[in-house]
Amino acid sequence: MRDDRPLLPSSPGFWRSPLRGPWFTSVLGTVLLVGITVLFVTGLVSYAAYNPDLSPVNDQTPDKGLLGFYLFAWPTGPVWLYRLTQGVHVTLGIVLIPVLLAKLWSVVPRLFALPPARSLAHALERISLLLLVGGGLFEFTTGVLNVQLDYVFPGSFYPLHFYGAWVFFAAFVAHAVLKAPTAVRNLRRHVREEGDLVAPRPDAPTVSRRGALALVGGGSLLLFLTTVGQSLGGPFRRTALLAPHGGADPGGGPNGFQINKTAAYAGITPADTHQDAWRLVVTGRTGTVRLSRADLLRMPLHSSSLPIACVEGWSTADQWWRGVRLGDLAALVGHDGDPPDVFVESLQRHGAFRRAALRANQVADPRSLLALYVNGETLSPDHGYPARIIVPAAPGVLNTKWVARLTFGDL
Ligand SMILES: Nc1nc2c(c(=O)[nH]1)N[C@H]1C(S)=C(S)[C@@H](COP(=O)(O)O)O[C@H]1N2
Ligand SMILES: [Mo]
Repeated sequence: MRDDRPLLPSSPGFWRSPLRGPWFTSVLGTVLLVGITVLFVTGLVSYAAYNPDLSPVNDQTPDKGLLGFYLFAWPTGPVWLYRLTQGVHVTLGIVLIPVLLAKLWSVVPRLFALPPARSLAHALERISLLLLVGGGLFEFTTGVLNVQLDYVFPGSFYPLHFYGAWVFFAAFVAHAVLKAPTAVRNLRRHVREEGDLVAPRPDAPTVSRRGALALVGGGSLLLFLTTVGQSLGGPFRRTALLAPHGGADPGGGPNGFQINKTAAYAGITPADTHQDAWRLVVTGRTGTVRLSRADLLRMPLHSSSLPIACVEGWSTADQWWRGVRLGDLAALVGHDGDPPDVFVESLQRHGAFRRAALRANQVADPRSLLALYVNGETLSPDHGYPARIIVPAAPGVLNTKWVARLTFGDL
C-alpha cells in the first residue's frame, strides 16, 4: 500500500495521533491554569521573603523597578511559612513538567500551521504564543537546573528566573483570557471533537484520551512521590530520590541534618574559629563590643524549635536551637526594647550568601537566635560553628553561618 503521509508538518494530514483534540488540550490547559498561577504567586512570595527592599545585599534582582511593587515586610510566623511556600513552588514546578510537555505536544500542529499570519491579530496571537511557550520552557528549565545542578546558566539565576516569570505570566494571562471561553465549552458539553487539533486522517488509537491523561497524571504522581520528601524532611528525605544529590553527607547525630555549603567550601578553617581567634563584633548605638564564645555562653541562653528552608525547595524538620537572642545582643549595644534592623556578616570571605540583612521584626522576635548549639550539641563546623543566625519563617539564605559581625541600626 502506498504511504500517502504528507511530508511537511504544515499539512494537517501529517499529524496522525487520534488523541489530539479540544477536550484533551482543554483538560491539560485547565490544570496548568491553576498550577502556573500558584507557581507565579509562590515565586513572587519567595522573592519577598528575602526582604530585598531592606538592603542591597538581600536583593538578587536590584533592577526590578516597578516589578517590586508588591514587596512587603516578611513576617516571622508561622515558623513553617517559607517551608510551605517554597516547598510548594519547587514541588509543584517539578510535578507540572509532564503536564506542560503533554500540553505542548497536544498543540504542536499549530506551531507549523501555514500561513504564518492570516491577519495582524493572528500575527500578534502567534507572537504571544512564542513568548508563552518560550517563557514556559525557560522558567521550568532554569528552575530545575537551579535546584538540581546549583545552576549552569550564564548570569545569575535570580534575575533570569524573575524577569522570565513576568514575561511568561503576562503571555499566560493573555492566553488564558483568550482561550478560557473555548476551554469551558470543550470541558462542559460533550461536544464533537472537531477543529484544527483533530487529525483529519488519524491512526488507529493505541490508548484512549482518558488513558493518555492517566499516563500524564501517573508521571506527575511519580515525580511528586520522589520529590516531596525533601520538603517534608525527617524520615521522608529518603524517599526524595529526585532531590539533588552530591551535597555534603551530614552524617548522623544531633548535627545530622542537611548541609548547604560546608565549612571547607566556604573557606572556614579551624584556625578562624578557634576560641583564641574568634570574636563576635557587635556594633550599635552605644558603640562596639567584642565577645568570645565563652562570653556569649555567659549571657541568657534561649531555645527555639525552627526549621531551615532553602530556596532550592528542601527543608529540614524543626531543629532545636539554643543560643543568645538577637534582641539581647541589640540591647547590649544600646537598643533596648525596640531593636532596629541588623546587618550580619560571616567569617566567609567570598560567596553570595556571606552577608545578609534582617529586618527589625525579625530581630525583635524572641525566637530569633544567634545559635551556639543545635539539638543539644555544639554546632558542627558545617552548620556554622562558632555561631549562626536562625530566624523563624525566613528563607535559608538569611540564616548566616560562621557569624563574625553584627551591626545594629536602621538600614
Ligand atoms: N556564611 C554563609 N551562611 C550561609 C550560607 C552560605 O553560603 N554562607 N548559605 C545559606 C543557605 S542558602 C542555607 S539554605 C542555609 C543552610 O544551612 P545548613 O547548611 O546549616 O543547613 O545556610 C545559609 N547560611
Ligand atoms: Mo539556601
